[in-house]
Amino acid sequence: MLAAAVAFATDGSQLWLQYDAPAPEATPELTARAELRAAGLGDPTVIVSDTFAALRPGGFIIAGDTIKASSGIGALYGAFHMIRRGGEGTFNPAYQLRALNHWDNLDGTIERGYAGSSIWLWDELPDSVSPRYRQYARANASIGINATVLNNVNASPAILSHDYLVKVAAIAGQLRPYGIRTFLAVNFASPMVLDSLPTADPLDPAVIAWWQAKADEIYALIPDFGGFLVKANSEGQPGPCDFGRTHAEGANMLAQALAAHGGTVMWRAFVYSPSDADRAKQAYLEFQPLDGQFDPNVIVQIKNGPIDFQPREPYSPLFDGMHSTARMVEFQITQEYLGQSNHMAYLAPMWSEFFNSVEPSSLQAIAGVSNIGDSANWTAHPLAQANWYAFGRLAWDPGLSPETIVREWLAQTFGNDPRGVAEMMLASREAVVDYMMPLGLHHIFAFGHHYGPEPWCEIEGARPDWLPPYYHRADSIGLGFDRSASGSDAAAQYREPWASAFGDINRCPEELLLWFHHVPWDHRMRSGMTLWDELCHRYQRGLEAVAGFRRTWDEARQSIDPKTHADVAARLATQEKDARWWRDACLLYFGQFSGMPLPDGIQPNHTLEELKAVDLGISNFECPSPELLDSLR
Ligand code: GCV
Repeated sequence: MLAAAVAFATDGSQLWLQYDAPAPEATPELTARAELRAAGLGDPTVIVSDTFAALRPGGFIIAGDTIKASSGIGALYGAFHMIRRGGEGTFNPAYQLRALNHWDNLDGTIERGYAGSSIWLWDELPDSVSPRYRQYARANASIGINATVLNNVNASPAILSHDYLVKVAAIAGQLRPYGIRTFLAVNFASPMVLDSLPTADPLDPAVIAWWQAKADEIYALIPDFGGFLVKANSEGQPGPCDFGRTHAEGANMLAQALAAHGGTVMWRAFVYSPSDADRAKQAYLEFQPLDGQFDPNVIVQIKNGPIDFQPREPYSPLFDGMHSTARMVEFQITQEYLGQSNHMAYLAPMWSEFFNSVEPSSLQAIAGVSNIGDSANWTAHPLAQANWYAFGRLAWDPGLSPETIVREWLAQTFGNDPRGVAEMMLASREAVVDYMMPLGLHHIFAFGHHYGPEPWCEIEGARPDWLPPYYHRADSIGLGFDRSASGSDAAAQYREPWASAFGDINRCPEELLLWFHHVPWDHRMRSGMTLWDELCHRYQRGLEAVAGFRRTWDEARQSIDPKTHADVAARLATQEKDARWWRDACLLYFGQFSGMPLPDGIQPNHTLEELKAVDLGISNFECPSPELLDSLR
């Protein structure tokens, strides 16, 4: 059946679907049958009927070689399930809304995108429609993703102009056959920018009428349009607070414009004002008091952690603070803070960790910030395809284990389970945590591009909460941000037993110790080592893990096509150099405060002065090339 695997396309463009894509059919049910045939599964029985009481929308039953579904899209999901040999049973999605968020700008750049330019070719649309749109839709359908936000949350108002809406409708037409609804990120000041209204106040009748007319215009073009995603009053974006209104008033006004059409507003809770309050507390402080005030078709979209997609964060306490409001989690698939497209970091373990703390059924939906671009293989790093895949699979079933998912992905992508590679990928995220920010350290990245280390970074005039010393608080006594009762008391925003555990230096999980506490350098860790020695040990452990990944990958050479093998091998070599760079930068810098020597066996390759002089000189939109990195370090 997976004979198709032999035909592995070495440019990676087929992703995990290693057989020739069938031509599009008239209905999803017919497409399901075509996929099964194309994958070499022949003609299993496919029954679509609305009488299967056990099925929620999109769900399906596999019994022997029969697929039962209550809709054509359910049948298509069932077909892809069979193709990945998912086994028998009844399969329902955990969430009805499983969305990718693209941070794609209208000029083709992608904010925090590291796999080329946007796949949306706005200049060519609507007359010319790239075949990639359908390939994209099919790949998403194969893992159960059913919604996409086409553009950046730092949204250009132009996306709502009629000219762009016609282009959006052309894309939506390509996605629809695969069960994917199109959403747009909108700029709250759009009525002012596009039509010169004097205000965007959500209670102003002319503003309300503008958004209602805009919604009518959109639905006339795209009858199944999903709705809006909004970043408001965050990092310079306009919002209702500019007019003395609350987030709820802003969100509800948009929700009412969409309600008659069945649309949804996803309203982001990623806010932090330049106030004195600990940044980790701010989303909670601003949104928790609004609990219960949002309309039913608003979902508050909350990043998994309270700060910003760090390699490890505790879950956001806002998930504990809102009970009468629909909530969804936002994960970041693109690796802004995890080595971008140079480093291997399989992220399912991070997302599962979140679901171990936040009950999946307490959420209404899920979103992931996409990691794809116009690279031939979509994600630049070949193994980063697994993160797109894993996001879709966890969005369908948050209870799936990261191991199950990675083995599924490997089997489909490489036609086998290359020895040691699943284990390597499963260990990769923890390795990144170790060599970048162990023990709860966070946000000690270089300013702007978020790639390399810069724990020393101070920029005159910059917001303190954009700079590393705000987060690590290194001094002669110790390291870490005191968020216990003696500090910012962010720990108290959590439900019990977490509040007490996080707030107590002796009970706080060591993985998060420096997130919640300012810990003395000679504090005894569970290993018996001092904090300083433990920190050194973790950085070293991360570096050695990457060296081990390189060996594993070399040994898997026979099981991987040569082009992909060489590509990943080169990226792993960069990752190892970067891990050394992180270790040296952080230990040499923090060592100035601890005044303690490096333990035996840790030998820096650089001096602190050399590392402080490194300036990548890149923008937010680029991942540094290996050549650039080598020339600077
Ligand atoms: C889209 C972080 C990123 C920004 C991003 C922002 C957000 O701050 O660095 O690039 O902007 O999060 O999620 O809105």
